Amino acid sequence: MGRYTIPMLTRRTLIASALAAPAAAQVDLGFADNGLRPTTRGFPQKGEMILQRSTPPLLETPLSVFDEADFTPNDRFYVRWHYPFPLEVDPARHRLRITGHVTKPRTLSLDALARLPRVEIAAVNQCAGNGRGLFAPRMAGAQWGNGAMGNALWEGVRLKDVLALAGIKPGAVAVRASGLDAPVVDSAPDYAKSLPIDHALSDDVLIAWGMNGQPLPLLNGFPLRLVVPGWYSTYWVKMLDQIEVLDRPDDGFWMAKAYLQPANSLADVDPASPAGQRVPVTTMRPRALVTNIASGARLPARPVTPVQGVALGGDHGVAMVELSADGGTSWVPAQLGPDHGRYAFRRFRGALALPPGKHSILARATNANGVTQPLRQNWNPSGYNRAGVEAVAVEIA
Ligand SMILES: Nc1nc2c(c(=O)[nH]1)N[C@H]1C(S)=C(S)[C@@H](COP(=O)(O)O)O[C@H]1N2
Ligand SMILES: [Mo]
Repeated sequence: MGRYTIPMLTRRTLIASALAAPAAAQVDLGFADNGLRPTTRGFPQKGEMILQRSTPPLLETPLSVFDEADFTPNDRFYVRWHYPFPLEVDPARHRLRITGHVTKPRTLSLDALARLPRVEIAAVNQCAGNGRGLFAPRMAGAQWGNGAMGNALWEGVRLKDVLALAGIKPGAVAVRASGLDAPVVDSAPDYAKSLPIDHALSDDVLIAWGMNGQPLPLLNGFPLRLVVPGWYSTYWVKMLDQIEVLDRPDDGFWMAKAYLQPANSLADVDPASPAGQRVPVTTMRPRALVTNIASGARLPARPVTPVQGVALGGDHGVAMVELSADGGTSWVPAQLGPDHGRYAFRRFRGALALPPGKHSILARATNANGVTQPLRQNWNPSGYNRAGVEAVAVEIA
């Protein structure tokens, strides 16, 4: 696995300087999307990113990046950490431990993992809080626009093949994963997330080392991360070093107290009423986002205005994307781009006849399971699962 070895000194130097720099030094007053959100080029292996927070980093992808290619380049892929993480990782010494309700606990090197059958899968990684900053009424938490997501080709091995090496005992109910990052205070709970056993054993869940043909960038979880296609990225544990098979449900903080949504599939409640019963966030919803026009743009009058963007189907493929300029009374189908599989971005392209004046462009995705985006935006107190149609305001001059 020599090609996953990285120049340690360079990496350490870059990261140390990037993370030690005061936040202000990393802000170079670029702009992104429709607002004056500060951007930064100060993070290792990353190009220009919207800076939400420096330590631990929250970096957002500008929407215009999605306009350029089906796969999000690694150096523009968003970043989200809850806790500090090692600034360098030696892949030769990294070990993945499989413990808990198994017959043979295992400690695996990257080389041992690489001997299992290799799998590639294209999938969208999206933060459960993507778009949180756009909700009204607002809520606390990272004020993401819609760039806390990206599409990549992930390469690795199946979690189920790794679990088979350790031998799951009868009665297993969940598989818990955690990584090398750790809370600053000992009393805070380590970041750990669990999948129900049936999902952990499904074919599409990977332990990945590759992202778009390259090793994972450090900030995206080098040297190993979980990939859980169709599920929100809270489960895609980075810098993975520990897998524990549980014989009882995970009652740890990050499963029982955090990342909970109202117990309906749209995660939708009235802001004025109590949230009611809550369940862990799991699967993503279909979404379409216009990427060639920033909301608030002024455009020259043309016979037809081209509209293009990216769609995801959630846990099923994208079946259809439609456009409207009359508030959703009438819709015209957009043309879909290449299909990279059910979990990947599907780009779309269409056109609307927009006379001079102000307009609101709507793009709506429907997935292969027949789920369509609602026109009204769903809402919940944590700002998860944003799934309604997004409106793009334009003025035709
Ligand atoms: N070890 C570890 N893995 C983690 C997290 C974390 O804080 N620590 N955050 C999760 C969350 S909430 C998100 S949104 C994704 C972000 O993935 P990315 O930084 O590669 O874009 O990582 C997930 N995996
Ligand atoms: Mo997240």
